[in-house]
Amino acid sequence: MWQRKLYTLVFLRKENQILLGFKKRGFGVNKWNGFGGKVEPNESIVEAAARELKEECNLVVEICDLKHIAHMEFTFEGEPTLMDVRVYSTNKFTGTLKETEEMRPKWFILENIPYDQMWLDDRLWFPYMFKGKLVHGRFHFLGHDKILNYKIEELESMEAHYNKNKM
Ligand code: 6OG
Repeated sequence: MWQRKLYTLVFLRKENQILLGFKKRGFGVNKWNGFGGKVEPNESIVEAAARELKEECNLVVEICDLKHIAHMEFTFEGEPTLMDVRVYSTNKFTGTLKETEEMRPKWFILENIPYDQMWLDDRLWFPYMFKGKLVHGRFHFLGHDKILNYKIEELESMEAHYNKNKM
């Protein structure tokens, strides 16, 4: 059995742009990604999503504005952990964008997303996000630069997906 660990991932949007951060340290260092991290025991998942966004780029979102758009499960060959990543998005936010010790944020036009400097799964499921589809993805990696197998399914609703899987 996998040791499941909960993570958040937030993508802010404005017009035809998406906010990504260049990870300066830790897991996924030197890659562009959304903002997120581990869910702490004392908070809900969506609270963690808002907290991590603020910590990593100084922008503030209301929890009710975060739309849950994807459920990603990442495993790595030979490792016991399953990263259970809950993905959120919104175009409503306040505050001043700031670089932090963890992330260097930058807005990207959707046509110019730097997939070559991102996790390999992103180029496979981002197109669903941009079409407004809800998805569940599973990706099994060998190291950090090879996907051994994966599956992406479109969902009718996130809630029905979690109920069906008794999560
Ligand atoms: P910290 O270790 O910084 O949380 N994450 C991934 N994101 C994408 N797009 N692809 C992956 O493929 C990922 N694996 C992990 C979840 C790690 C952050 O990185 C995300 C968290 O937001 C393997 O606390």
